[in-house]
Amino acid sequence: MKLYWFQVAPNPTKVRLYVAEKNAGGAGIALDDVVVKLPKGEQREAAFRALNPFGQLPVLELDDGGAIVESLPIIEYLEEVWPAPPMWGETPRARARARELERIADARLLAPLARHIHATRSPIGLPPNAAVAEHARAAWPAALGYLDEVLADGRAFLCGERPTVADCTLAAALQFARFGKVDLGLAADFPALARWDRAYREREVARAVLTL
Ligand SMILES: N[C@@H](CCC(=O)N[C@@H](CS)C(=O)NCC(=O)O)C(=O)O
Repeated sequence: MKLYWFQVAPNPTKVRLYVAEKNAGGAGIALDDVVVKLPKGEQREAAFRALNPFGQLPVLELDDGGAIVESLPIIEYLEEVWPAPPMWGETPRARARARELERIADARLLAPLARHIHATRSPIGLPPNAAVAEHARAAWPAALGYLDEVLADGRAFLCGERPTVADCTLAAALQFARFGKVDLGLAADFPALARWDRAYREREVARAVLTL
């Protein structure tokens, strides 16, 4: 199988963190890396669009020639094929909570952050748009406050003592904020999140994937 990705792009980073976490737990998922240079527009070339007509990363190309697009279905597919260690939790309630936190990190933080960065200093050359940037910025304090409260009891990961996909999404979002030079105010306003961010990034798994 091949994973198509580009460094720091948050959706591929989410998948790469997930695979690194799984493999640190012994899953042994073997993926060949294919780097698609987004700033050069390689995602819009015909060969790549044959894999993903939407021209976006990540893509998982399967050994039978098929492809899965969208970060979450890629993760769900890998999780079904390699169920251990479980990256959504051990019980229905725990899995629901992990999925809830993952959606909050994605839809309420990563997505508006990406809209903001693409409207201010887009790495793929999209035109600046002050109104979009401002509107997007208004979305993330609520998500940061919520996640900060979750982490305020000092837990190591969003769902407790083991990482879940929610942590992968959150780490991918925070790295993209650093890339986009967006000050989320973690140190001043969201101390538990700042602590989680530091601790998560110090782990070997994260250091193998994150560069910022
Ligand atoms: N919902 C998609 C979003 C994919 C996406 O936005 N990918 C970005 C990188 S993080 C991309 O490829 N952007 C390049 C472009 O749109 O030209 C997912 O979760 O995979």
